[in-house]
Amino acid sequence: TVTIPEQFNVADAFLDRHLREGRGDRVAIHYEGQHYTHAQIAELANRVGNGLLSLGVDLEQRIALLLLDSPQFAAAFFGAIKMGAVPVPLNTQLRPDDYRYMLNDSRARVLLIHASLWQTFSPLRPELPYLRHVVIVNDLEASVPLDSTTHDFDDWTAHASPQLDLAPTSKDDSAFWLYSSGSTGFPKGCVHLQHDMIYCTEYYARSILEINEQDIMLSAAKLFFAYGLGNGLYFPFSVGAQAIHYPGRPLAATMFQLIERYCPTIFFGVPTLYASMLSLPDVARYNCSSLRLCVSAGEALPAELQQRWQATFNVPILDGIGSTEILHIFISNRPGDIRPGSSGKPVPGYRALLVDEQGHEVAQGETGNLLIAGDSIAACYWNKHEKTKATMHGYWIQTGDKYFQDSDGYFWYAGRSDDMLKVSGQWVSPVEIENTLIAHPAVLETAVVGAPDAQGLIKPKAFVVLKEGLTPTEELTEELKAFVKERLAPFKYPRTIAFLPELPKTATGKIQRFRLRDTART
Ligand code: 3SK
Repeated sequence: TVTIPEQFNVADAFLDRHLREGRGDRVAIHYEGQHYTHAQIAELANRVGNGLLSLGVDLEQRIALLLLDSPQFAAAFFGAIKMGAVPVPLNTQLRPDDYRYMLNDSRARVLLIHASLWQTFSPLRPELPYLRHVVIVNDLEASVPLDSTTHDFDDWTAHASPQLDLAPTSKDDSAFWLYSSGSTGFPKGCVHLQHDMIYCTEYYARSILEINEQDIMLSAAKLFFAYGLGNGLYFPFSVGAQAIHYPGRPLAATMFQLIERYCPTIFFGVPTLYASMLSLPDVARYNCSSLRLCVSAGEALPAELQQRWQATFNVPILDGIGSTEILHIFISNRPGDIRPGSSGKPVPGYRALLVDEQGHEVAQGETGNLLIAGDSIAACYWNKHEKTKATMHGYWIQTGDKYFQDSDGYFWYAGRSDDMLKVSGQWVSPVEIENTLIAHPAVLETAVVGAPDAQGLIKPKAFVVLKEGLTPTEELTEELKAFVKERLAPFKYPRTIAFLPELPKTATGKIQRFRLRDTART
């Protein structure tokens, strides 16, 4: 079991402990050809914490991070926690409307933003009544005009003290939030507490992955995702190990270059990425011999991909399932105990229950709704009491996933209880795509479902009924895709569009998505 003292600030476990225990000079982060030690990150975090204090930030106030993976992300995240504020990493691939919502919902006082995202953000500033200060990271061309509320990260930290006391938080204080998407409505801020990262580290990273200070971890999933935050930040920082931070897009060829250059011992990917890495020409020529383990999450890993990767590189992929609400992986395959195609078995520290619609446990082999208990579950959704009550029931949380358990105890994914899709590891709401498509002048009605691509991975497919007199063409298909791409985050656009004379509906006029899903799968 994990015992955490009542007064506890998790920055101590990830930063100061390494200095006390003699690991300060060990490399913490490799970044763009340079490396940063644990002592350097701890010092930069202290400077960020003091910088926030100088801006008047108080305990529990939110600090939004719109940052690329980098040492500055690490220092901002831990520095904010250390001074008692609550960092809220935001997905850097979203649209201005999303940022307006999240910055106002969280009432963030300060935003740390990478200079490359400034153009997207700056028109919103008059609409953000709670935001007091913005700190620009990596503004190499000094292109952002600075004033008394707009600061340059390097100057701001250079003028701040490198010494900072831990804020006297308790183990159950808020530590950070992550936004999770829903099938309808706005994203939900998952309030994570000071003890949550310790729980995931002890039960998943140490117990399943057996991480240790010799490890070098490379995560294709970015740090603003719950998955990436563990893989690329608090797992390596929990044991004084090394992380490789890459600020660009995690493309297949780039991942192999990073593996060959930095020789990671653990690689964390998602099924779509493993599929595109395996489809590179002459893939076996890449040297992956440094890897002792690979991990996959985000969506179910098809057995064929797991087997092909193992045969090509002689390293296993451990597939697992996690969630932003539970923070990291709670059901997983294990080294030496992999059932390809399954999500594995519950991680120690978590209990899993499959129940029917009435909440009764289903018989072994039957599909049920997956409930999980474990102490890394978010305390609540911020400001969303009804959604919190509907999802979190005492010790248990409704994951929204359907699973069945085979006679050997392995869990097999069987779809979602709502209509949400996981596309390349990111949540996509069909309703959001439908609401966008319907705004196109040619579209009368539309419904979006998940459809497997050639690799068996789910992508959004739109069924469209055109307005009278219009006929489907190749150009119109491309125009509709582009229409969605321009309005939503790029990963959300429908990869295929099928035109129908009408949508299948019930007698009461409800769209029969299951029929469309069946059509999409054939
Ligand atoms: O998407 C997942 O499977 C996942 C895995 C680990 C942590 C968080 C998430 C959402």
